[in-house]
Amino acid sequence: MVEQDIKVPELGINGKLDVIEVMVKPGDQITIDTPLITLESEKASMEVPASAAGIVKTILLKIGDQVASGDIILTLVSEAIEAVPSAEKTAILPTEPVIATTLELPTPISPTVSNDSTIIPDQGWQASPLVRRLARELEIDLTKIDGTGPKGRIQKQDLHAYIKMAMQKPTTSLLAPLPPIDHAAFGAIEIQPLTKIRRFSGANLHRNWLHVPHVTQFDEADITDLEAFRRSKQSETEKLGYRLTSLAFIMKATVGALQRFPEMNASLDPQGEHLILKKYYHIGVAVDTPNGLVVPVIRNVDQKSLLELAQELAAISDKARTKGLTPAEMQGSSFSISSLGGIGGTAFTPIVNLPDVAILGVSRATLKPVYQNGEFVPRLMLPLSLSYDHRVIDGAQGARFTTYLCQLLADLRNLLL
Ligand code: CAO
Repeated sequence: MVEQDIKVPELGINGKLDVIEVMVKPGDQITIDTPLITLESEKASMEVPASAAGIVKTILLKIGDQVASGDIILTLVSEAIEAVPSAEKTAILPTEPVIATTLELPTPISPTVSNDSTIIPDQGWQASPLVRRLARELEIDLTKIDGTGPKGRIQKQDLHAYIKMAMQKPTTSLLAPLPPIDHAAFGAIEIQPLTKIRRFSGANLHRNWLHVPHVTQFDEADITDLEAFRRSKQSETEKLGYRLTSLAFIMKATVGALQRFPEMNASLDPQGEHLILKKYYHIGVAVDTPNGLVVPVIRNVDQKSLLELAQELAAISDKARTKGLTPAEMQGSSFSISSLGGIGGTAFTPIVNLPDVAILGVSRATLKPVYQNGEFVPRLMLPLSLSYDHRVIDGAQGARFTTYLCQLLADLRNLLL
């Protein structure tokens, strides 16, 4: 048995290259031409094949190392040295530049990964560095692709065909498809195109509805005193050119409740294993516009006064209805509120605005007889509907949250405690 070092061959370039892939491990039986490592420069990547056959004893470099010609890749134990003249056996030099590509697949395809997330090489497949690099970036498991190149080598067109197929594949659904219906057969009809906003928000709402197991908790807050205070201040703010609406109070009280129940001010990570608790209070507010529903985000609600919130709410809802919002103005919420109080209704079930875990629905406040100290008294009651993600929030937490929120709305001095 002979032990020999397998080195990085003459690459014909100055400087060092990054090791981006190690395709063998100690104990592997390799033959001449087995790909050992992939090296990458800023513009290209190249594969270094074995120049001898044998069993890999030790690997002397790792992903992230920088290497030059002559550096040792591994030691090999062979029965007899089958060295190939270096002029004949150099690395496969870059023929294709590496293209930075991003592509969103409809359903992520799990790569075969080891603990350090490198793709486990499978002796059954072979592909060029470019193809492997693209596959790594797109998290595609190359073992699932049949190569059409020589000896089954996976070529760029094979990868493209696989991606195309994945994108065209219908999402697995247990829902029976709706049969086509000729509505005109039953009477006159008119076909109206959906606005861009409605199509976009419709797709998001559908996704959120399917992803989140919703529960909605209903409650009623006594806002008689809050409303009396609001009306007493209204003429002052109207002189300044804006209305002090009850929504500003509801936002402030909601933040008080979120501070008491931090798991409501959170997001579930995509794997469903961690809760991301947010230390900021950015509230998304659903705004009804002629083109459809949009949800601008009012940031740092905890740090703003009621008057500042009322002003900002008026400005952003006006912008949403007249000029339109930028994507940045609709991102980053930690909780959302949808108020139909100005329109009517007694309760509804809002859809959680992912990635939030809960949304508060507000309906129209009405005077109701409430039994207090032995008699019925008229009180202004505000209906609340809290929808939450049951993967994160238990029913008891949901009920505690709305109960505390009602306490805060009944007497905002509770916020100071
Ligand atoms: N109970 C009783 N009256 C209410 C109320 C409530 N809960 N909420 C608002 N009102 C009153 C206001 O006081 C105002 O009356 P005045 O002019 O006499 O003060 C009137 O209704 C109109 O209020 P508004 O709706 O214009 O203002 P707002 O600050 O309460 O709400 C906004 C702002 C942007 C949230 C609202 O205009 C809006 O677009 N709501 C629709 C949101 C939506 O479509 N949600 C559904 C999403 S599906 O999940």
